[in-house]
Amino acid sequence: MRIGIPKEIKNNENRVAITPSGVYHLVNNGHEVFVEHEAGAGSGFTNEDFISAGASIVLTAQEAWSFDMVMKVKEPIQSEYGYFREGLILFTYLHLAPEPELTKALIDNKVIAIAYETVQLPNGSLPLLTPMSEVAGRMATQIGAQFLEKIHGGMGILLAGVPGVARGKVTVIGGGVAGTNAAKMAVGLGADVTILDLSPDRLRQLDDLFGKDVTTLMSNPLNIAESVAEADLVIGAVLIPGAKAPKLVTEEMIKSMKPGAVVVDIAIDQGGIFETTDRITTHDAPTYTKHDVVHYAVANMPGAVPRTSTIALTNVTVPYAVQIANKGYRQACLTNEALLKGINCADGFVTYRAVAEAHGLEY
Ligand code: PYR
Repeated sequence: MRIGIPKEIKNNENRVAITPSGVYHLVNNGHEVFVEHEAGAGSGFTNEDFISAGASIVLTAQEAWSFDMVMKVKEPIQSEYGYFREGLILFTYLHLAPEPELTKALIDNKVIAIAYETVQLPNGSLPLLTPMSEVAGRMATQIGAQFLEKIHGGMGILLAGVPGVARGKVTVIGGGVAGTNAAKMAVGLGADVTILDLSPDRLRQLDDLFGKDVTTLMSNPLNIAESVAEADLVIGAVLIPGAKAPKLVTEEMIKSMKPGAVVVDIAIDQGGIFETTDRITTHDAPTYTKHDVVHYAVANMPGAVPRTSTIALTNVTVPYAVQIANKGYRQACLTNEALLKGINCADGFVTYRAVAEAHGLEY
């Protein structure tokens, strides 16, 4: 198969969909890889690195999009819709539930759209999302700590406190991969950490993992309201695979927070869990303030640490790409249940239930 790797063009998106070692793996399996000029630069991979691994360099996005399969990191933006065509296999993050226009463009052009974020193993885990949830979760705490600084619009507290001064309070809503990683960093910083989750079993696991370093709370509207009101930093880390994120934190709850408190919405790429994260921000202008609370709503958080993120992402995506390339997407998906769940659009239809439901389409 011939595989194209376009340069990412979203704001400050410096990841790339493959590393030289990923190229080597695909080429060793008899495939050809075409990387757009300088696509790896932001992640520290040069054209020469890719050529040494067996790739060819193409000069334009148009060429990179012209091959049988295109591997990307982020969901295409409008200027890329023109490259869609019938039968193109697009393997990338898609986050279609909050994106009606992208969904329509994929269906109208009969693209085979396989979303990293809905590839799901029989145990329910999301192997192609997990590494980026780890990155975003870990970043969320350090970003929150930064925006709590006065010079960044926050109330001017240090999460760790100091002897004689109270620690900052961090509330993490959602105890999955992102939430657990956010909590790890918050515990590491010495903050006073509360995690909410809907699953009693997950709360037990978190209790075993963190012991007395965290307070675990059942996620319900009252507990959310109380722990949001008390928090200096709230991290939203709830995910329902493929679906729009539930708005668990209401505008009233945000109004109850202290002036200069910070919220970081990791779930913003699926629509966000705060009623007040009603817009996506970018790494260039990452925050806005509403009801005196600093809101961080960047949808591609891992794009800020591209070297780590590119390597972590491609560690998990490349083995699936090799299966698609070796067998063709139909056979690869028929023989791999996890990959089958990744197909969000094919032959002009939405083929993933939560996405179809988000757009009121028949499934
Ligand atoms: C990202 O890492 O940007 C995702 O969309 C998950």
